[in-house]
Amino acid sequence: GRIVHLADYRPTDFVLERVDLTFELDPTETKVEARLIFHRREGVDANAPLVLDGDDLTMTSLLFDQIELDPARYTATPESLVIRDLPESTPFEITVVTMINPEANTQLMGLYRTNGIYATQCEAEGFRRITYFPDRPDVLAVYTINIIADKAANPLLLSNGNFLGGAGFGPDKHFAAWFDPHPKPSYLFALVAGDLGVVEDTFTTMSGRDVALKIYVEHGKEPRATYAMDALKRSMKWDEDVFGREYDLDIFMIVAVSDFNMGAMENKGLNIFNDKYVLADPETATDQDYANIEAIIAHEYFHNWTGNRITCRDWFQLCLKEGLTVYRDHEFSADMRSRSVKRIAEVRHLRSEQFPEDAGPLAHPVRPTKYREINNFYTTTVYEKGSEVTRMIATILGRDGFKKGMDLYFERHDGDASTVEDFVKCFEDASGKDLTQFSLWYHQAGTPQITVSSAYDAGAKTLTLSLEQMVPATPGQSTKEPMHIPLRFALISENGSEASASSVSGGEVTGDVLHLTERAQTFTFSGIGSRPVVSLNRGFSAPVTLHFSQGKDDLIHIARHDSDLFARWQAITDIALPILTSAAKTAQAGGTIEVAPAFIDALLAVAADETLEPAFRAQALSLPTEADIARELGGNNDPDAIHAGREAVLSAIAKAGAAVFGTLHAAHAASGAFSPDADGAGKRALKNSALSFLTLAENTPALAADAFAKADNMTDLSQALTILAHRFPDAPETKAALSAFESRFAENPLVLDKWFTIQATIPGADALARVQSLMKSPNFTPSNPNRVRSLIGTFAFSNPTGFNRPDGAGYGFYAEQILAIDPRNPQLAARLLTALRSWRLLEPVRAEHARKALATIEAAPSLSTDVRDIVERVLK
Ligand code: BAL
Ligand code: ZN
Repeated sequence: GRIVHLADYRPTDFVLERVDLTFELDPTETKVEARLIFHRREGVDANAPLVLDGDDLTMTSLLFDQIELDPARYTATPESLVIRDLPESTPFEITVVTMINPEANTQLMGLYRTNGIYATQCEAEGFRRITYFPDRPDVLAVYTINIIADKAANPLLLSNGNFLGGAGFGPDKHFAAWFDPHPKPSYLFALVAGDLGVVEDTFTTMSGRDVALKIYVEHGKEPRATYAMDALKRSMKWDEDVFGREYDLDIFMIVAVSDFNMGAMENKGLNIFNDKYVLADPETATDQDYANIEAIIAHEYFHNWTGNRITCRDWFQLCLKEGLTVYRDHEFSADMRSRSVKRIAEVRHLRSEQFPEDAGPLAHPVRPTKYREINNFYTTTVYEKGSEVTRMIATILGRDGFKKGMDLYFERHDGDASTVEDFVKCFEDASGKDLTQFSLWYHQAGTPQITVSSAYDAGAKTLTLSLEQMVPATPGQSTKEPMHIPLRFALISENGSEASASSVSGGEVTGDVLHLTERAQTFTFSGIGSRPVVSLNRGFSAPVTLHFSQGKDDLIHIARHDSDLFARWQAITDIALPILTSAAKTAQAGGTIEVAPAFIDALLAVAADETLEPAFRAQALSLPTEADIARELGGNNDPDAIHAGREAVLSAIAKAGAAVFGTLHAAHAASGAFSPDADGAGKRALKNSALSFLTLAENTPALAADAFAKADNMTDLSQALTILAHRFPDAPETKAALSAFESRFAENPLVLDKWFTIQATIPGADALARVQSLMKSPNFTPSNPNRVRSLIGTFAFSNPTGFNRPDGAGYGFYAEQILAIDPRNPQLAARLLTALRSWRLLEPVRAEHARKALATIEAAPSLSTDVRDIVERVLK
């Protein structure tokens, strides 16, 4: 594939007026007739041909204004249809027939089959695998869809918009017609046909319209869709209350399918979901599953306004809909759950996924300027950093200013295919603020590093805070401009209250936000009566890394007294990280690891503090991960040493805290009726954390085996199984539990995914053989992306010691798997390959093994554009 540049953007030569599609569905020979009406855009050269995109298409007929087109006037290849000698100004109609094979479509892009269901995925460029089309997001049209299919096998025929009607069609077939009155780009097209069960409800919108809500799932799974329905209704209400956004069709449908590359897709009026993010009940779903379902149902629903009503002009603007919609789903979850705990989880995720991306060979701006394969830009940078950028706009403008800007955006751009510049302009116009410097957040890649020092002058009663920002070089961007970084802060006095300055000089401070805008800047706060402790970047107001040489006492003060729970958690992390990195170094050098008792005491005090919510205490106890430690070490990394160091620290905490953990475990062990809400989830998280530490302290599988036997919900059951498998992989208790789990859930693929994941993440060099043997299990279905991710993906992404075996065997195996998956499903293969993006941070022996494995992939005779793009960038 060639490289696409933002700078080359220009509108299409022809304007698409309307689209009528007729599908005659057949598992292997589906006929698609597309009637497209175009006119030449004003000012476009009269000789310009019409160029339509295709991907792997076979055309069987082409009419021009209902008459067969002279072959001299067109060129059709699988990749494009070019038509010449077109009218200068009058509209004309093209009728194209293509034949496609849904059964053979293993890429899961375009129209495909999954468990006997026809389903589509068109974002980003899947529609061109259905018919020839101007397949780009700035081509908006009104669609009418006719679907004809065998009636017995496909009682359900669904597409976007409102149902027009249906009828019998010959002896065995029937048809249905759908009309979507909202102009939309092709990537939002969807079609589903098959035989599914349904959960139904209604929602009355703020203006009193009734909307039919339907969630379609496999027959028998209906009871597991009720939580998703509840989340949907709460999302619809929340978007009205918080953003003033009302739903705009008579019906909103969600279909859950088991083979899906992404989490879900926001097709207009007909969302298609990976069933992992729809199906839940206490017996089969963990608290994390419930939280994910709530967030993703909300995310796809929120796209109706941020993505569908206002879409993207081109794929470089992907963050316009994704970053914004992630921000909206984060805010929704924060309102539904504990805001601080939600924020902690978001930041943990950002640091473990986005920061490494931003620091490695795949780093790119939130708004990139070039791509070779757009599928590879559905990244954590576009999504999660994009969300953080939106959050910073809200921080800079304040709640009211942000709302005014959003209102203006909805009013000004409804029906548009917009750009990031359009979006930012709305906030500038609504607030009068100049966001030129701020916009660098969209354009400069890399996580800003901020070095901070503070000094208190008792005589002058001043506190000076000196900050210096540095944005690291990233691929294609060697030098960076200083950014506008909004840092929430508090000056916490000795008694825990917040001091306020009589005046500030050196830069702009608005309320509790300090605006760092220069490369180096010193703020002086006057009228500070006693030395305060500085709590900086509260709530993680900016996605940066702080290097603040704060003393341990100051950090403990924040951990104890900050009124911002996020800051308290951050302080605990800031104390823990150097302990963990030094433990890793000690382990690497073969020394004895000792852990400062003050740290353990502080941590145990938080764990035992009944005034704090259990979910927060569980977060505090969940120390930085091995990946976090690796990132902090920043090079020459030995995953075995990192693991050994962290284990030693965990052991020390477990031994010192056995009494505390015993109490916590006992207090929360008696579970009442299960409720998936945040409160119940928090209690379970704390209980299971206590169980994990207790098991470590006692070094016997008994407690976890008992918890496994008694568990009455999937969170407790899978946690107990994880503890057994990870701590005692060879114990008879573990073997019995794994086998009981497997047979109990043999009919439930989503739960079997957990069974694979738990085993794929057992630490140590044996992991590879375990994964290879699990691949031979009859339950390992390589055509199912969830299954592949649950075994092969988690092995690479979440088993640092197993994957990074010093002999390189993990990488070699992985390269083979990538090459095997690529011909079938390039998008999945490319995504899995990103697990190797940080290979240069490994110690030299492993790094060389990893490089060789990557080189093997690069040298393979035929690679998809998806994998080629990633492997070349990762090796560069
Ligand atoms: N648009 C792709 C799936 C999502 O972000 O909602
Ligand atoms: Zn999205």
